[in-house]
Amino acid sequence: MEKTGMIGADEIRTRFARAMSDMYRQEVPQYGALTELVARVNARVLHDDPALKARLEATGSLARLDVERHGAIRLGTAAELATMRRLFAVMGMVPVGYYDLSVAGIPVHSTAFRPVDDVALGRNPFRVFTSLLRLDLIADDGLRAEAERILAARRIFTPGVLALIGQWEEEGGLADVSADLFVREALETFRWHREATVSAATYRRLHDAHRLIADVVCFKGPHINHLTPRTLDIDAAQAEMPSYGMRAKDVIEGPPRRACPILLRQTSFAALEEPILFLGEGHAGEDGCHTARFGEIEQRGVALTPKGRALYDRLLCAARDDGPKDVPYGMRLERAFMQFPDTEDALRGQELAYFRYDLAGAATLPPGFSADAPIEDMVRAGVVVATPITYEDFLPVSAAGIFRSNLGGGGGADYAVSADRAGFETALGAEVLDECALYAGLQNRSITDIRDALRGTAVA
Ligand code: OOG
Ligand code: NI
Repeated sequence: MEKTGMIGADEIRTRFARAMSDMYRQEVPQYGALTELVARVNARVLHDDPALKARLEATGSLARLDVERHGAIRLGTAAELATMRRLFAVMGMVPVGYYDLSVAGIPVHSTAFRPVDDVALGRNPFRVFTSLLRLDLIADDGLRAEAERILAARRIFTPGVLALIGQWEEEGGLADVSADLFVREALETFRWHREATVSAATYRRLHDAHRLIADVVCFKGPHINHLTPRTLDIDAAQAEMPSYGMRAKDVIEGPPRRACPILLRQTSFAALEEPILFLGEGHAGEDGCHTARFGEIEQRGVALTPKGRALYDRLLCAARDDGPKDVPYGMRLERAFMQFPDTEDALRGQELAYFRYDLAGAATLPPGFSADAPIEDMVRAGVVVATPITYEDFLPVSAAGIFRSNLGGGGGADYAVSADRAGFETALGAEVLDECALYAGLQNRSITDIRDALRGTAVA
């Protein structure tokens, strides 16, 4: 419950997401073009597929489509990550999942801050993929110490936002004016700064260790590096990108096109070369350029159970690593995924994906049915409808592909390290939530609600 006179977390998140979108549109005009393209494609899909439209409407997913975005940032220190967790908490966003990107040669590990309950997700599922640089992966001791020193000196949060986070923690909410102020102050952290905090020589040394290290260490703050709208047809959107002057990456990350979309498919356009100004060392600053920000679109499908996910990982691996390399990747992917069931009945029957169950009509059962009957029987009898639960998270292999494509090719180093979830959680100051437990919770609650309603014990 929201306290009287306080603005709820969902509303603050919506205001923030809007402000972020406006800022990014000004910073990167191509983002504006991308949202127009996606809006056109989505309108067309909804027009051509009334059944899909009706289903999205019935489950409240249509309303969120136009506001749905995810962004990404990269942080430099444990303290920055811990404060970022507190900042996102004000907007009802909590860390979900742990992603180790070092296996893909990217020296970061990450989580996704997002809302978790279905009402909040329905209002605005704004998410931020948040990475923490792993300085332990810089081999050169001197360079690592220098990076640490530079990062320790920066302040990425305004005093204003820190005060408002403190106030929210103490009072359990923010009044209207304070909420607007919070949004304005919080936005400052994500802004792009043309002025680097280091000299050209330092930038180059860090850049040579890994381009990503330069991106994190050499700037005043963690500029938002993309803001991704959700499309209902990523193949159509990808095909239209060139006519909007965007060069899409060659392959769409994630699973292939399916009758029943699963998980997440993503594509991006190349990062922009942006002019920056290095710090002068006893002389005027030197001009340079940096590639950091890019565009991305995504299509979301059903969340998979651990069993479904294991099958997905195995087939993706097969498509990437096996088979004749003269066969195009898209075709290898299609072939590999022929083994993945592609009807909702099969996805449910084999427990590969999560579904939400709702009564089709009044809470009455055909003769011979009890409220405890298997939910699948109720679906077959038409008493209950099953709707796929949308995957709200990210995919590490896809994320690595997105990172790499906007690092201008190459970029992948060979790190002889492993995941460090405990280290990440210590830096974060909290544990990350398990996404599968969240989806299973949604599914199980919907079943419990049906049984309660059928027993006439539903609480209003
Ligand atoms: C994040 C890349 C990952 C996604 O959608 O998988 C990502 C980054 O480049 O900082 O955003
Ligand atoms: Ni992304």
